[in-house]
Amino acid sequence: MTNSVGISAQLDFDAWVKLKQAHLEQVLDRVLPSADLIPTTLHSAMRFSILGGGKRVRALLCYAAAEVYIQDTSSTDISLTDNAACALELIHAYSLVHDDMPCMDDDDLRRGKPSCHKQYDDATALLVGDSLQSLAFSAISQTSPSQNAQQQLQMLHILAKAAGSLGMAGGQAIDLSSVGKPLNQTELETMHRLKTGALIEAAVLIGAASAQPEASINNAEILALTRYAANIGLAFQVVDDILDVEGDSSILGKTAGKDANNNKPTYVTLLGLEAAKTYAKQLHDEALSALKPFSTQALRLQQLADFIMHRRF
Ligand code: GRG
Repeated sequence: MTNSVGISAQLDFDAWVKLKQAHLEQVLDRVLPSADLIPTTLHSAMRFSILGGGKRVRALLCYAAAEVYIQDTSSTDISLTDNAACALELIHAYSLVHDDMPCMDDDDLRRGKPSCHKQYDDATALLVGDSLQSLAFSAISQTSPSQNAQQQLQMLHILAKAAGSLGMAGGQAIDLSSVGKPLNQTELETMHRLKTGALIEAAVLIGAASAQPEASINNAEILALTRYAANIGLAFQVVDDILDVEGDSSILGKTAGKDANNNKPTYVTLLGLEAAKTYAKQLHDEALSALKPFSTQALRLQQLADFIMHRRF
């Protein structure tokens, strides 16, 4: 285990992101079953779907929120935060694998590679999603002498709520049933707060929970982190809609223009391109304003808000 949170306080943002992404890759590699283990096709498809790709935004948010409470981890065990970051990316990868299937968004390209059902087959993709989801909860609940069962239980609850029918899966259900329907801004927002926002919000709250038992984080801080996460989660989606129009498939690593071609309601179709950009900026400003109570402890969360706002992929 590296003491990466302690070292990271001295790094510029790009170096911090690279350090965390590389560290997470090692954690994921260790948590995932080896491709030699039976059933080998399922295990190699799981590894294909999660290793070596993605921005790891949810894991980065988790590490950044933990850093609000752990300033120097050179002497601190951050394995709870590692497990949480890993679990978030496992859930996210499962959602992408299922989302790409013909019964959902039907996409052939993901993270610059064939999507899982294209590389393998539909049944394997279904089982990959199922297995990545189970592995996420296993990662958080695994025991070790230094871990705190109360914190782990709290983290499991946050993740389970965010992934299920009152969170991400529910948002996906609303999305699937809204193709071709004229949604107003409130309806569109409800869908995205669940589909994309719930896991992003969970990333921030789990990160904080992994660093401190709930009882020692005051209510005002939880509310501030929730406000930050809700705004950044929605900004992430508005930017995603803008990139769907302005982005390049080769940089995005997925099919640009997909939403418009599928007649899906987006912030750009609803508000127009310029108003969607103004809205993303408002959400970004609101997210930064929510961090005021934390001053410099929330530097990485501030930088991640900027990263989400200005990303090109
Ligand atoms: C199948 C239960 C179930 C849910 C699927 C999140 C989701 C729900 C579907 C993804 C559809 C989509 C493209 C949504 C737009 C926002 C989004 C989540 C983009 C992908 O996330 P990134 O940009 O991807 O963080 P990387 O590859 O960087 O991890």
